[in-house]
Amino acid sequence: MYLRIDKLQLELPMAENPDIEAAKAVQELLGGQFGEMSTLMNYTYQSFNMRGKDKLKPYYDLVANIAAEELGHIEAVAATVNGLLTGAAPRQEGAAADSPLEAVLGKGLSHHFLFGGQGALPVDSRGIAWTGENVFNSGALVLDMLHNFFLECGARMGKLRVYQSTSNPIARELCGYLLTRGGVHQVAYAKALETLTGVEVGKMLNIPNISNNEIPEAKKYHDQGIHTLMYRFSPDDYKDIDKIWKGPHPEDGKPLTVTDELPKGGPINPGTPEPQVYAPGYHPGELAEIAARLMKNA
Ligand code: MN3
Repeated sequence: MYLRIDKLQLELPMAENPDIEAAKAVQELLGGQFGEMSTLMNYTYQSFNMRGKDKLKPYYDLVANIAAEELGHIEAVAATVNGLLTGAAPRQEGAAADSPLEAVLGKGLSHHFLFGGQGALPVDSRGIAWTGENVFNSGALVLDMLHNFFLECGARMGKLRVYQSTSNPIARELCGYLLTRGGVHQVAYAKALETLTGVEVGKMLNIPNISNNEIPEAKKYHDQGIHTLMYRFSPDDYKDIDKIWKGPHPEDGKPLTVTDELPKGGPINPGTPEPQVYAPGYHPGELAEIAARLMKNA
């Protein structure tokens, strides 16, 4: 089961200006083949289905625990897309005749406005829906760990390319955080493979061969040592991740540690209403009245 905390894993600045094209690019990190929905669902299914969990506990703990972190990553990517779409279309209260969406069509992802309510979608940057075919779970532990290592390498490429595709500060902030945390997961699966096979997989890193320290938005997290921390996303469980997550970081040699502290994180933006897409579809005064009535009856 899952416990949920109503915060983002990172402090995400408010988007100062809407940026439809950045929102479209960032969708790749959500519903792309190598996006956060894929990392989430690969590790989730692998943890559900792992056989011999009792004997393979450190590996089970690692995959299950990283899956929980990935749930927070899709949340962070969605928050970024939502921030970038806020104020993107001219705000008009119920004025369909004035075609307020005309200004945004042909830019960015039309589904953000025509299908969704200016919100994140489970699709890639082309608008193509994420699919369960992105989940690989052979049941063979070495093959699944090898796949996860590859998946994190592909994910890293995606983050670097989204970073290159936009100068938008909120999109870049997200990329910096995800590069740092994806880096942790990449090293974790390399370590898992090393313990299983003796092959020094960590020597393959970085792919591509540039350091996260060259990206200022990632470097600040590395300077805080966040690239060496495995957060344990459970009050009492998954304690055997430290059998794998230990020793020196392959890039800078700093010691890898498991922490019981959760990421400091930051608030979730409440989201400005977007009346031209009827989100949330009531006049703000009406909603305030309904909510006040609920509170009074409580
Ligand atoms: Mn991730």
